[in-house]
Parts: sequence; C-alpha cells; structure tokens
Amino acid sequence: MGFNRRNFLITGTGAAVVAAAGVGGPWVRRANAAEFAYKVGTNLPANHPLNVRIQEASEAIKKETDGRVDLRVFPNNQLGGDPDMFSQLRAGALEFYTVSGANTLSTLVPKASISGVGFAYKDYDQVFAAFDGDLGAHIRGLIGKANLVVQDKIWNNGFRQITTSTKPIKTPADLQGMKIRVPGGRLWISLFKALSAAPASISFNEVYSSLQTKVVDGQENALAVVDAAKLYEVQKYCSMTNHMWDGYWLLGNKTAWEKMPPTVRDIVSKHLNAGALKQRQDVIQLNASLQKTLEGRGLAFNAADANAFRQTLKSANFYTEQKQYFGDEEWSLMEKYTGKLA
Ligand code: X2X
Repeated sequence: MGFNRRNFLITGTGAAVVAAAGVGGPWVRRANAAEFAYKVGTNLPANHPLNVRIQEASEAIKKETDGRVDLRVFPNNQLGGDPDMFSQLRAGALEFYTVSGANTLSTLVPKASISGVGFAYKDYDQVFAAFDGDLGAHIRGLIGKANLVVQDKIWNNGFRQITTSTKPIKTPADLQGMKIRVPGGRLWISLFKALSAAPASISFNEVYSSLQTKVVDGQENALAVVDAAKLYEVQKYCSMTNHMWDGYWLLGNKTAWEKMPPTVRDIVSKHLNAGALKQRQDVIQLNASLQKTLEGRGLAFNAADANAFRQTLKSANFYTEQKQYFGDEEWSLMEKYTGKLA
C-alpha cells in the first residue's frame, strides 16, 4: 500500500483508538483518580478520634462529590513534626493540617493561643460556647488574615493533665524546677514558667523518646492522647490538673482550597464540621472514662488542687501579663465566656 492521504487517516484513527483503550495516558487516569486528591496531616496516632472522624468525613465527601474530592489522612506525624507540617501547608505541599491554636499556629497568629490560657475555661460547655461564638469567630478572622483557610468548628484535644516519671503533682510546689515537655509556642512556656517549672518545647513526634530517655521528667496532655500515644509506657504518675483546654483548628492551604468550586467547598466543609462535632463528644467521653483503663496500664492517678494553681498564677501576675499580651479586645471576648480573670 502506497502512502496516500486515505491510508494516513485510517492509520491515525486506529492509533488513537488503541491509545484510548490502553493504559497510561492522562485521559485514562482521570477516570479513577480524584480531581482534588488532597492530604490532611495530623500529629496524633491513627486511632485517636481526630483521625477517625476526619477519615469518616473524607469518605462522606468522596461519596457526595462523586469521587471528585479525595482527602487522604496522614496521621502520627508521618509528614513531619508540627513545624514541618505547618511550613508544608503554607508552601502548598500539604493541603490540610490540624494544629492547636496554642501550638505552632501561634508562631504565625500569636493571638490564636488564647484557647490555652491556664485555668480560664471552666468546662467543655464554656469552651465550645466561646469557640463557636464570638471568640472563635474573631480568631478565625485573624487566621484568615494570615492567608490560611480555617474550618468553622474547632476540634477537641481536651483538658490537659500532667504526667511524670518522678512524682505526683498535687500543688504548684511539686512542679518547682521540674523539666516538663510542652508543645511549641509561647503560651505553654509562660504558663509553666509562671508555675516555676522548667518547660522545654519539644515537637509531639519526639515526646515518647524524650520521656523514655529522661530528657524531660514529665509532659502534659489530655488522657485521650496519653492513651493513644502510649505515654503510660514511659510515665508513672498522672495528676488531674485540668490546667488548660486545648483544641485543633483544621487549616487549609488557600490556593488548594480555592481550586475547588464553591459548591464542592461547601460539601467539604459540611462534612468536616459535622465530624468535628462528633469528635468533640468522642474525646469528652474518652477523657471521662480513660482513668480506669490507664490505671490498669500502670499509671497512678491523683487529684490536684486547682485553686492553689490559680492562686500561684495570680501572684505571678500571669493573668495581667496575658491580658496585656493579647490586648483588651481579645481578652474581653474571652472573659465574655469565662468570667473575669484579670
Ligand atoms: O503536642 C501536643 O502535646 C499535642 C498533641 O497535644 C498538641 O498538638 C498540642
């Protein structure tokens, strides 16, 4: 067969049909990979309700968007410690990231750490009234100004307790000079310095080993985290101080977020926020029931004198200094829910 226009066309068509039926072209891959395949980085082990509920939301999102959005959860610092994940998020290498307002987020948005003021919020009702109310709206506004996207509902890390390998912490005197691991960000350092401890900022991915090797004597976290991260293996005492509440904002990279059409974004937010509401209850229940389980795993529990701690903080001018740091507007937004602190 000589080369003529007719043969060329037939051959051309045939090649196109073969390619479309075969594997490997981008037009084929699009049929089974999501249009928005996004990662969610977290610092907690996979079995913690934070990850379980994000995973569940991700499945609902995939279904309702007909597979267009696929959020893959990377728990347990698989993508790096908090400072690493935060940089990845800001650079666009990570699309979503959960972070405590008092932890790494506060290095960019200092006032987000107002969620962690010591002995401020009385109980979970007060916390969620504040963060679903005017205080939360204000903080989300500041996060937005820092060019990050934040979902409306804050996730529950819980009220924090102190664990040690050395002794029970019943009053502030027991903390005197104690080397205690705290997360990054200024709030934790000011709180534990005001209580005369020796706080050291260490990323969560290094907490277990720093307790095991006794780089620090203790740490503080909610029982759900002590359990999920198996900190009971390297700690002896758990003091129920409830010294601060802590919560996670679910942050998004703005460019990645805006690539999704508004109707798709609404579906994503709807399921993530519904997941947060369920996760809050999961953690409340876990924190209420875990003491028995953890006692069974060898942790010795004791109560702590919350009033003595609050008095020490007052005498150390902790509240007056924090008020100055946060400013009148933020401080009164908080006191609207907590009552007067300074
Ligand atoms: O780093 C911690 O201790 C943790 C897991 O509670 C936070 O993310 C603040």
